[in-house]
Amino acid sequence: IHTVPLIISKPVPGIADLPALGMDANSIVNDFIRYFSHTLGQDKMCLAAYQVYTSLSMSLRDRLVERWKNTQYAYEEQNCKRTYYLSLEFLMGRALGNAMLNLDVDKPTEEALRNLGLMLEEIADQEHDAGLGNGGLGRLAACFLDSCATLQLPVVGYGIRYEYGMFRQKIDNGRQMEEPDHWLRDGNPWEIERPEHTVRVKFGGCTRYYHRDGRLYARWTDSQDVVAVPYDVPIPGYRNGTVNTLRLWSAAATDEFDLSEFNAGSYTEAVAAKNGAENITMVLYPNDASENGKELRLRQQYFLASASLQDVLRNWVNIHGSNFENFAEKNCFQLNDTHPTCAVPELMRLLMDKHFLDWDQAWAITSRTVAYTNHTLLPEALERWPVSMFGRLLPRLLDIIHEINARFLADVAQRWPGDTARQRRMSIIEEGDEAQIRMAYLAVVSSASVNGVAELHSHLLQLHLFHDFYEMWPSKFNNKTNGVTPRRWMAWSNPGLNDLITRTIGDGWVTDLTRLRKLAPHADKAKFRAEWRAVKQANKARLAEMVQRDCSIAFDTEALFDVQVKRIHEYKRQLLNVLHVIHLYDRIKRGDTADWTPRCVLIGGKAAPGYMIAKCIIKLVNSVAKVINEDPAAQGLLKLAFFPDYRVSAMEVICPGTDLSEQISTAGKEASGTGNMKFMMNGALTIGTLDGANIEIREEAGEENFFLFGLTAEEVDATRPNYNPAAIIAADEDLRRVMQLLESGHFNLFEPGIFDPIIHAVTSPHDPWLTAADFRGYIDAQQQVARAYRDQENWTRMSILNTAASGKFSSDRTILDYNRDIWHLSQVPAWPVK
Ligand code: T68
Repeated sequence: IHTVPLIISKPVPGIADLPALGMDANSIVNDFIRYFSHTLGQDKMCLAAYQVYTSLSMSLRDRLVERWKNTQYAYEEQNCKRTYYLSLEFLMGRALGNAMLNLDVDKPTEEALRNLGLMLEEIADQEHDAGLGNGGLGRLAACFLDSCATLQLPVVGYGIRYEYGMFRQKIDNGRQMEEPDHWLRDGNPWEIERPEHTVRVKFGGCTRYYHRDGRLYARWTDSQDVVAVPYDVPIPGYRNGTVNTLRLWSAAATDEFDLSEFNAGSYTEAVAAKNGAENITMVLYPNDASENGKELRLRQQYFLASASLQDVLRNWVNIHGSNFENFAEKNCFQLNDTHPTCAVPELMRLLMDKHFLDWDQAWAITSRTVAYTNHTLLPEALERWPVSMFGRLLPRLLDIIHEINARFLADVAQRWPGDTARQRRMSIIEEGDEAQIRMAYLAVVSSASVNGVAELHSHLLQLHLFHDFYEMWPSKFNNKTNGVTPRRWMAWSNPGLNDLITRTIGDGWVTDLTRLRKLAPHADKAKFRAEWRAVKQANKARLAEMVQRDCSIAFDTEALFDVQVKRIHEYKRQLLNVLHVIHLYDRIKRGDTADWTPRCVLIGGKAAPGYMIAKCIIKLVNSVAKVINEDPAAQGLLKLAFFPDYRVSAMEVICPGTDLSEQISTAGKEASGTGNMKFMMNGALTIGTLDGANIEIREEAGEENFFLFGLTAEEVDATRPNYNPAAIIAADEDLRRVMQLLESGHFNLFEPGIFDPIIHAVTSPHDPWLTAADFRGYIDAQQQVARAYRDQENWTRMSILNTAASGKFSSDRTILDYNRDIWHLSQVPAWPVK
């Protein structure tokens, strides 16, 4: 193995004990100036904005590093149990503001910078989002890390350092264009490369068996290896001295040459052939809801699993030698969906082939340490790998999966003798023309815990997808309703609300969000409502500015800001939203505008590059927007904008400025949703279906503070078999007129036929998303919204009550639930920085 050799073998007095860096604005800004001028060699004539950002970040990172080391010392000294959160995605967004907030230096530093003539907001705006995720699943992982550090839990995130994150979305003639997101191009001050912790990952080759001391062992040989180089990112807790670690792996070639090629004189070819290794971590797959079956994706998954497990086992062996007796008491691996499920056979392999445990010992450890979180019921998103491809790439792992399956099916046969249909249904290997590995079943069979991400979702998992497994092991199954971090999503992104809330109920809410309840009585005070409204108005002005800049559309801040931002997917029904907008436009055109509530509708989100209907929906939004925004009749009444390149940093501006949150998925399809929670915290009211966490949001807010519509999950299933959208359209004049407008080509006069796929989708009796079925309920609920908004005093009341009731949706609560039921970690305070 090629790692950087340790040069220093004994502690060097004085090196570890430098005096702590000052946390006052002066010392932070002094270091910032030194980095700018001495480290980056900038001068006053050349104020390269990115270098200003980098210098400030380095100054703050230094302060994190001290706390980081002390946190790790505390964990080591306590010999505490740890959880490893394995995820192919961590959608971190920006780090600078979060570090300043959590270190409690944001306000004074902002002021000191202003005295230098620098605006913190502008500096912070230089940072590229770390877009290492698709959407909810990746952002959830990021919120969880923040909560774990804030709760002082020893949790390490393991992920992939993609060179290219989520693509940048450009809009060209109303259509989505993808551009590569080379986010590391200008350097990333938030990572520290750790070449000394490099590990080696195998691909290809075959399994060889050998005997030793009368026992049979296996070895994976003749593989083509790559190395995994870790980059560590600090995860600061909220004002508590703790800094946890996110370790991201980057793939590189080994330093070995293919000697035969070398001897043949093809030195350059031999070196160039090594290029392939880096491909593994080159790019994030941008599909959020469909598996793609690509070999490179499987390589990524195994690369993450193997590198992370080797890292954990090496640390274990360094301390405990080859004694694995307590391993399961001290370690837990949480799988973020099935994507890192290769960790199951890989842990078995490492324990058996490298550390010489027998099957039963290895299985006892694996099945007690692994836990699995499911994020979707959509069949098209369930991962399956062809056995043939898997065997070619990871031959030793395939052996192990077959053995896990054989033993598992023997248990099933034992429990349900003769029920071969059940065995076939439950088998980890799906037989057929091409045998496939069902990764979700592998995860369920091998895990101590299986959870969904909202009550309804967890319930549906037990009822449908994992029903057989639930019958076999009911106690494995549990729910962990998602949450989001109030640090980023309230305290940082909504400083106005932060101030108002803190002035009213103190600052304890930031780490105990249930305290927001204390806002409820203030909803009845006119003065408080006026202050609340003023904050919202300022946030709307900021959002309107961003919409003007990025969409060239003027939003009037007096209008109702109606927002739907999330990945574009048919089940999320952005289309239903557009149908409503077309309906409003139709009303304007026929003069039905008495008691009108002016409305600005914002829709944003990325479509998977190969998802044609989703891309067509984006084009439709832009086409409808063009017609409406250019029609003088709609002036002052209705605006529509598509927000390009929706991402974490954009949401930080969007959600504080939103009045109405659109959560309108077909019931039973959205596992949880997390945007819904961010909006609620920031005082938006929700219009939504009984889906995912919407149900719990409505429970907490009270039904009178939530705009409900649509079929329930049960009704959806019951409606499908004899669904007849043609009859629904014929019977509903508003919907008929909307469809007529669409079919007439009114929004695509110069591009005939381009929306035919959409028209077909809505009118098809096979439309799985039942858009027409929920149209009437949605329009009526929107009508209630419009009416409610005209009563500003009452709207404000409802807004306050929503924020007040949002405490449950802090990811702190979610993490405490994970810890209570699955991880069982102790809180370990960091050593104080001296
Ligand atoms: C989301 N899933 C759920 N998947 O859709 C959402 N998928 O309801 C839930 O709130 C959220 O997870 C958090 O639990 C995703 O975001 C993906 O992004 C994804 C990525 C790759 C492959 C499949």
